[in-house]
Amino acid sequence: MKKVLTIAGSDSLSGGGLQADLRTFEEYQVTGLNVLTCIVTVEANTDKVTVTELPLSLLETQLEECFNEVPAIDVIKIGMLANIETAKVVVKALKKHREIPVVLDPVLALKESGLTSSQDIIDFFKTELMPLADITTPNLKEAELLSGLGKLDSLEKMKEAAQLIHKTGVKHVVIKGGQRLEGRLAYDVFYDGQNYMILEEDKLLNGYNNGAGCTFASAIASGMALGYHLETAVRKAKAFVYEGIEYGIPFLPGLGNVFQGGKSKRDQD
Ligand code: PXL
Repeated sequence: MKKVLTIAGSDSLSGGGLQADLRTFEEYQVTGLNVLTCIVTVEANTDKVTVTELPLSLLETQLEECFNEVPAIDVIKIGMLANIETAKVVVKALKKHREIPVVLDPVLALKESGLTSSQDIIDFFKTELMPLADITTPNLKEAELLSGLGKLDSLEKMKEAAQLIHKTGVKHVVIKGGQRLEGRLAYDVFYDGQNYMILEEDKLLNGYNNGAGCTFASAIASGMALGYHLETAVRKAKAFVYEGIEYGIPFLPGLGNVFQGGKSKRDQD
């Protein structure tokens, strides 16, 4: 079995974070390893979020042991890093393993919390993390922060942002439009430095999209580990997330977690 490592936070609701990553790996039939970066606790019955950081030495030990695995990891997926010190430790480890492809989900804006990251961490992503990544998967808000373009309210602006983010040194960019753009359709913009691929899908409005971003990036990482062409991995990941939202698990009215078993559930129906 191929091996994918997620470097991510824990989500107490298990919708996003490394819980979503590991379930996605399982569905793709790849083996998952995980390095925990922080613990996100979601208050019961509200959407208030607390982030607890972990000692850096613990992070270093987890990374070291995961990279000591034989056979080696095939793909690395990076999720929530919580702070700049964590990000620095991760960069140091990635630099020792440049041969392993990296999927970078730049978790800069947690949609549940209203938390957005400081300019320091945005700059660090642009100068240090992006150049180490094969593909990055910002949502619209994160693409606004990373491109510095302000509000991305059209497909044209999304394309411009993808180009600016690509200039940081990441090889491929996919901006997830999600529900934020007006209209009936949800668009994602993929850019490889030369060509754009626009993915479109009817918006799913049930609100069961907690963990959609983590699941998308993990699905891409799994597809890469399985040897899919990158554009195919992105297309399959999009379909995987769509089914996950369609069969999502509600926990508050109009709010719920993506269900990574969506495809199997659809096949049973
Ligand atoms: O979906 C973004 C995300 C990433 N990482 C962790 C999270 C969440 C959302 O809840 O908890 C740990």
